[in-house]
Amino acid sequence: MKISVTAIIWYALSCSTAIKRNASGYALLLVLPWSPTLAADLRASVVDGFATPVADAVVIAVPENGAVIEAKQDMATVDQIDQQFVPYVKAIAVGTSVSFPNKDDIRHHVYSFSKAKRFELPLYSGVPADPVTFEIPGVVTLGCNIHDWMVGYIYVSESPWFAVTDAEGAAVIKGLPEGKYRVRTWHPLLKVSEESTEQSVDIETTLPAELHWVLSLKPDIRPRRAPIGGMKVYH
Ligand SMILES: [Cu+2]
Repeated sequence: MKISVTAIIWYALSCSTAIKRNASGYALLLVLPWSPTLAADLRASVVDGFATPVADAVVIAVPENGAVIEAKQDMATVDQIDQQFVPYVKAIAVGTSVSFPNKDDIRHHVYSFSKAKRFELPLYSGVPADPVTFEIPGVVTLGCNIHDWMVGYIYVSESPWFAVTDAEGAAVIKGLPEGKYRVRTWHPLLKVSEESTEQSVDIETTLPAELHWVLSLKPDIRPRRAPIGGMKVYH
């Protein structure tokens, strides 16, 4: 043990010298476990009070040291397919622009009255001319003026490190750089505050980190869709 500690200290010292001398020394340092560029995946799993996997939960990791996060200028899409927003929950980084293509053969009128973004795309078919840019972190609730049952959400994250759970209640935030993070989750039916779901994680190896949430959710009372003419079933 004594030998290996000595060896590690020597190796670290020689590497830091190498950084000053040449670029190859830096490349060598990158593969070391204590390298500042170390990263690991964060695997999140979310279930409800009945241990049923929860889909559409957003998991957000925020660096604890308050590292400056630059706003992304990405593009994203929320479709309208079969008179629904797809996906139901879309997570984006602050600064992202979203287009809302209408894939149906009827017109939609997409709007939001949410504090994080108020906007309106008056009755249209096809792809609206301009995407909508989301500059303020928070939850944006989407609706359609014509079809009351159409509800969707855009979660605007202040951190670029986020993911949304799949049908198995699983989400992976890939390549989280080493350091400490506060990790929280949000879901449209969350009973408690988003902040109260916060957990801490320390990325200190390249092995995946794992976090688990058991969320207390409100019942899903999304309004039923209107019946299609001539059919007795709700579509
Ligand atoms: Cu509509």
